[in-house]
Amino acid sequence: METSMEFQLRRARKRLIEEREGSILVCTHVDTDGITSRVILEELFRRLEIEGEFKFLKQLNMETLEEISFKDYNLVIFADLGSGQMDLIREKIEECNLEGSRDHGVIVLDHHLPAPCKVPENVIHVNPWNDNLDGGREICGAGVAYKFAKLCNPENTDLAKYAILGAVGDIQNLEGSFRGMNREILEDAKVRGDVIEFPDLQFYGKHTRPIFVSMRYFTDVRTDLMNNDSRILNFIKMVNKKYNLEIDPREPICNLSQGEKSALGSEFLSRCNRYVPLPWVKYLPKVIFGMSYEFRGEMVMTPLRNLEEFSTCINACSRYGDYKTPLEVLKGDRGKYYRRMFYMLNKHKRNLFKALKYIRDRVEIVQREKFQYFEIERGKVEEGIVGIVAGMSYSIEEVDWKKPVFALKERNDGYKVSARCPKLLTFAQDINLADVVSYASRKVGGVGGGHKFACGAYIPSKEDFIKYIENRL
Ligand SMILES: [Mn+2]
Repeated sequence: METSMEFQLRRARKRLIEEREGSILVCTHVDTDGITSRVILEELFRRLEIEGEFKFLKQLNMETLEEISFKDYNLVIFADLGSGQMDLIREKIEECNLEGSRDHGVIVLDHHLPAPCKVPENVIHVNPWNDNLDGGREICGAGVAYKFAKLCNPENTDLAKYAILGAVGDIQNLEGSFRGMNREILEDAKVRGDVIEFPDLQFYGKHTRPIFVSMRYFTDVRTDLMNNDSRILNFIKMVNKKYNLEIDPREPICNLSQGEKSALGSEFLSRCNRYVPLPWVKYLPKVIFGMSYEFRGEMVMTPLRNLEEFSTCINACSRYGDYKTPLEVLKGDRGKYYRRMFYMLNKHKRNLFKALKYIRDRVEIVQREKFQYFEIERGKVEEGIVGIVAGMSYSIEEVDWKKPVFALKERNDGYKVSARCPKLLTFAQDINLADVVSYASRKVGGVGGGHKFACGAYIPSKEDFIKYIENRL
């Protein structure tokens, strides 16, 4: 039987072709998944010789929806956003009197949990959750956009690589590898020769950092090796001796052989064993071993080869409001924008370093039974990187690595909140931070949501918010 997604995708294709001469607006989100969604749709439009106007939306809410003049477009497409705001879209359509209009349509290509509401007749809603598929793991926004592009022309499989990058950006491979529709998309990218997949260690910076630096910042398990270079060097020496290897700690992980990787990994696994509560032990392999995804066309030992690192490069621009640079690099620029991306990457790293030092030296970590939080003063950490900093705060001694962490950043009209959860905790206790945060923020008149292990919110005040978090966790 045909799935809802297949059916809606076919409706979407029909609608797009009908409106090809009309005015079309495409709105996408601004994270890696949003930007890759945009690249896919821009390329699809170019190939179909359809003109479209493209727009980035940091957030979809009543205000930003108000800025879109639906009356002026025959078709408005939302990608990597829209499902969670279906109630607002519906309101807007009714307000503009466009309900059931034949000349004004909306297509939503998304993977976020849909808001519970009736979808208006002239809205085509493509979302994996409508088939009871987990949109957090099975397919990302760029994946849905890719499915659409592939339906329009089966030869569009060269766009699959962008969907895989989007999925890595949304950490859909949290458990080590892809599954569901992501696997099918990955197959397309592999057949094209664009993406390679192979077993690897789950340390960050496999092409750009010496091994000992990658190990220094590993925070998924707190061992005596974290932030301790001399212990790491001794550890590698021990592995070399025991397995008769010559691993050079100054080499990046990408230069290790599979044998060296598995020796290092299994010794690291037994080291981690000592530090983990017994019921969590069985999840350890999943945080140490996992698949690596790489762009075969990018040079090794550069930040664009490994998709996780590529996504960092995108964040290094987009989190500071620069969406054009990653967009152009993704579309193939290797000149001006490429250079700017590296400049931004270095600045981003310095910012993160500075922010982390600030949290370590100047901020109090408030411990509660089931979570912890800290507050960032005005002017201290850029809003766009608060979430990244919250995740990195697990490298600070005072932060309990067995509990979720909430970072609150003061702003003019309240607070921006970012929440992160240790990987092992998500595996062992099936914590759903997105649910907790969206509940608590709604209770205090704010908005929030995201993924199970990483999400954010905007709230007018913090005291009650923290109370609601406490009750719901
Ligand atoms: Mn997404």
